[in-house]
Amino acid sequence: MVFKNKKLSAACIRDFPILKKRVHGKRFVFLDSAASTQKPQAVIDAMSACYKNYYANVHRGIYQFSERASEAYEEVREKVRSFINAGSTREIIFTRNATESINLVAYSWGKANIRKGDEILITEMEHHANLVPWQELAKEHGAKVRYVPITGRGRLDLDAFESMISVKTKIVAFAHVSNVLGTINPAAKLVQIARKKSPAIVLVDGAQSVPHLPVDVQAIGADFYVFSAHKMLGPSGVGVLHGREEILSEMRPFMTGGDMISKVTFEGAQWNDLPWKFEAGTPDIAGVIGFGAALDYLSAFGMKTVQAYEEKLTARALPALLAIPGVEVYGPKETRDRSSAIAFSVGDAHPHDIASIFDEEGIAIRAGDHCAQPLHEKLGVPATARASFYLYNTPADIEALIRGVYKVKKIFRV
Ligand code: C6P
Repeated sequence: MVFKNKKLSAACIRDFPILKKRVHGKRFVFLDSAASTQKPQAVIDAMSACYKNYYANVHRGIYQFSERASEAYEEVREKVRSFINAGSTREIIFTRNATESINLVAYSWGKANIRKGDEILITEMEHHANLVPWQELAKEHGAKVRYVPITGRGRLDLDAFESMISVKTKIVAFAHVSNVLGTINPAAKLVQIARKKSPAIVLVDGAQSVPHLPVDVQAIGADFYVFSAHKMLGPSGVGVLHGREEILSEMRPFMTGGDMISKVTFEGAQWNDLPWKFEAGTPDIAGVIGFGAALDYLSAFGMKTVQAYEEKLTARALPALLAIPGVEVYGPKETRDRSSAIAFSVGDAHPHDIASIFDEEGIAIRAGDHCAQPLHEKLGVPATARASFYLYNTPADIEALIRGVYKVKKIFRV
């Protein structure tokens, strides 16, 4: 039984200082990791050690600390490459977050390649980060955004996906895992279909997948794959764009300035090599180094173990929620191909009231549209409550979730 995994349960107790806090006099139960995760001591220590012992700007100084900071920063690029099995560190670009990574592709590749009449195919389950940049690009260039529907069971309609792709499709972009429904989409299969039927580039939004399951970008075969460090134990302010080298080489920089050039004259500039061509200005140096510690932490368990552990938690929470009269769960009702983000409602109780009642019990959940308003429109509700788990959650946290729901039911007489 994975709950007996000593390493994992010890980690829960030992490694995350914030989880020892009390809220309103109660044990702090954190069930909002899909929004952003808590940080282990190792990440806090790595960032603090950087600032205390060797902080300096990277790629610039010819002195010891700058060289050491540059080395530490570039070592993390290799850790990211290995974590997602990319072919080369030239394909790993550090950005601020997944949102910026998607905007980079929309601005750089999109503006150069999208023409009137082209189609951009995304899905109804997208986060605004993988929706608004494409709407803006389409508006500016006279292209059209089309949305692959979801089924009544909260899965992507694969037949519709296939039938909506044509030679007109120039960009296909989809979430590997939905932040609301928890649905895990068959990324490699979708890429294959897109390749067979269109000349489109394919971007996968991995914000909710890389933190929770093993991801092999070469096996998936997309052109771009994006994610954020803060959703996988790392600090906020660091994101990743993985891109295929052939495409990145052809693309113009998204932002220009220091560090992304090889030569500048009064007449113009030449671009730096990959990946630095896309990293203008001073990056979040200590943040990237902290992210490296987060990758080490996750790698020590292995992503298969992390995924299996979360599946156990979901397998407890999902049927327990579904069994409560008056509770509606959005997204797949079975744990197969499903992540641990569970959006739900309790009768007519407003999700903000649900979250406030949970907060009184020391439990943090998210309430609102989770930056997916069109998806909520499709679901027929303006907002939902959402619980999401990570490797530091325990069966006791699931029990707290269920107790919280019963308290809401009692107050609202559901
Ligand atoms: N979802 C949530 O509570 P950033 O903010 O750039 O790190 O991540 C954006 C993003 C992109 N795609 C998906 C599928 C996401 O879930 C998110 C972030 C958080 O669901 C914050 S809105």
